[in-house]
Amino acid sequence: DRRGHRMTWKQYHRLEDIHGFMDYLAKTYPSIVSVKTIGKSHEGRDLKMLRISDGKPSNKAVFIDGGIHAREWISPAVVTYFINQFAENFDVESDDIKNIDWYFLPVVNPDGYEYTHKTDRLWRKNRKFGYGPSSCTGTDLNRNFGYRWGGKGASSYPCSDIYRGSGPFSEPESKAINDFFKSSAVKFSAYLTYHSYGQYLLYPWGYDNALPPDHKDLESMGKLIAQAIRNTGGSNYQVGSSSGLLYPASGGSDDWAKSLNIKYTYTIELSDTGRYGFVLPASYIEPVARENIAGVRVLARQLSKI
Ligand code: ING
Ligand code: ZN
Repeated sequence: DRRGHRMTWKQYHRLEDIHGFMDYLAKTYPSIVSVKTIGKSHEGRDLKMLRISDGKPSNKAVFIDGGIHAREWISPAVVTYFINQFAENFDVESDDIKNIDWYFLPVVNPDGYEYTHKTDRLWRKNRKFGYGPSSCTGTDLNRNFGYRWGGKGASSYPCSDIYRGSGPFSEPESKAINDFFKSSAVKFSAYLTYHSYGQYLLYPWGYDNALPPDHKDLESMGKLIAQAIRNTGGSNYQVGSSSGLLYPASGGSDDWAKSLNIKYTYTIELSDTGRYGFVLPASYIEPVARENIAGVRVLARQLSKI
C-alpha cells in the first residue's frame, strides 16, 4: 500500500493489518508514537500496545483497550480509529489531547479475534483450554481480572461463555495487562474499555450493586461523554453503573482498574442496540468511531481542568 499500511475504517481487518498499522505509525512518527509488546496470547500472538505522547512530564495518562471479547469487532475498529486520528494529526490536535499520554491496546484477545474471522463469528472468550467440572476451550477475559474474582455473574464451568478461568489472571492476556500496570510508574487518570453492544457508558462496580465513593463524579463525567456522542452522531448512550444498568458481573477489567485507583473507569458498550448486535456492518465503523472520539475529547477536556 502507498501509505505503508493496509488499515481502513471501511471494513473490519484481520490482526495482521491492525498490528502492521501500529508498527507503521511507530516508524513514521517516532517522536510521538511507540509500540511495545506487553506479552503474548495463549497461542503466541503479540499483545501490542501503542503509546502516543509528546513526552511532557506534566502530562496525564489515559489507557484505552478494545477487543477483550472476540466477536465485538466494532471495538478494535473504533480504538484503531482513535489511534489514527491522534497519531496522524497530532500537531494540529488541541492541548487537551497533547497534554495526555495515550496508551492503546486495541486487541486484548487476538486469538479469539482471529478465531471469529476464521471459524466462529460469535466466539467471545480467549482460546485457552480449561480443565474443570467440564472441559472446554476459552475463558471470558472480562471475568478473569483479579478484583473480587469469582463472585456474581461469572461461571466456574469452562464450557460457559462467562467462564472465569481457574484463578485471577490465569489467562496470559489479562495477566499481561495486570503486569503492565503493576510494573509501570505511570499514574493513570482514566481507563476506557470498549465492548459491544447496547450503547451504554458503564462505571463500577460490576461485581455487585454497590457504588464507589466518587460515583457522582463518574456519573457526571459519563453524562458529558454521552452528551458529546449524542451531539456528534445522534446515538443515545445510557449512563450508569454496570451492575445497576446491566447485571452483576465479577472479574471485569473495569472493576480491577477502579481498584487500582484509576478514577475515571468506564466500560463502553458501542452500537448498536440490537438490530445487528455483534455483527454490525462495516459501514457503521466510521459513524460509531466519529461520535465516540467526540466523547474521548470531552474526557480529555475535563481532565485538563483537574
Ligand atoms: N458486556 C459486558 C460483559 O462483560 C459488563 C458488560 C461489563 C458487565 C463490566 C459488567 C461489568 O458482560 C459485553 N457485551 O461484553
Ligand atoms: Zn464484551
